[in-house]
Amino acid sequence: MKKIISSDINRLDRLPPGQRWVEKPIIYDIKSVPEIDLTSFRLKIFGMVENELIISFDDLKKLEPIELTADFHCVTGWSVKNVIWKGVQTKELAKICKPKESAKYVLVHCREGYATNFPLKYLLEEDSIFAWEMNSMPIPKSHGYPLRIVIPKLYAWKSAKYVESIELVEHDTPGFWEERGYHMRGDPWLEERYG
Ligand SMILES: Nc1nc2c(c(=O)[nH]1)N[C@H]1C(S)=C(S)[C@@H](COP(=O)(O)O)O[C@H]1N2
Ligand SMILES: [Mo]
Repeated sequence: MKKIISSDINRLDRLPPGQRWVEKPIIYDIKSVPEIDLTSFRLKIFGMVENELIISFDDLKKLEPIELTADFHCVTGWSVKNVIWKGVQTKELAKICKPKESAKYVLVHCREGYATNFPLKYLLEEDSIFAWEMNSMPIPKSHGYPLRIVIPKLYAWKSAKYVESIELVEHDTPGFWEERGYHMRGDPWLEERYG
């Protein structure tokens, strides 16, 4: 299995500005945790793509798996070291879908109604993945079962749990927190928390 270490782990200044280390991620949910049945689960990638993709959980697991080690930074100030995720690189799925020239941003849609957005560039990063395991276990229900997008280069609110579909769009479209004043990109090294 290919292993990826998020580049931020190798930085001398490993903790982004204004953050503090904690032991475990604190669970944040805007709504109650959805019940998701694996057999009927489908991940969909749509919008500004040449090939729309609808893929089952079994088929997703047939793609080349990746183990990712990354730090996890919440905008409220806590960070967790060395979270280990297993899944498939988002760029592998992007390759299948072929983003159109006009695709510039991503809007992630989740089962319970949560959404988040970021520039397309982050979908193509080496360390961005769709994860189904967290610390060598299927992702616990409260942490995003069955599938979560993990974008280590951005604050944790962009790592959406219970992900159901990814929409490639031309114009940057705010998600749940972005509509409430959080940053449209959210790079922790630049402290892009709000605005
Ligand atoms: N679907 C969904 N994903 C989400 C959230 C949410 O409310 N719903 N909260 C975000 C926020 S604000 C943070 S800090 C992280 C927390 O991850 P955890 O709940 O696994 O600790 O999940 C992010 N992903
Ligand atoms: Mo958060």
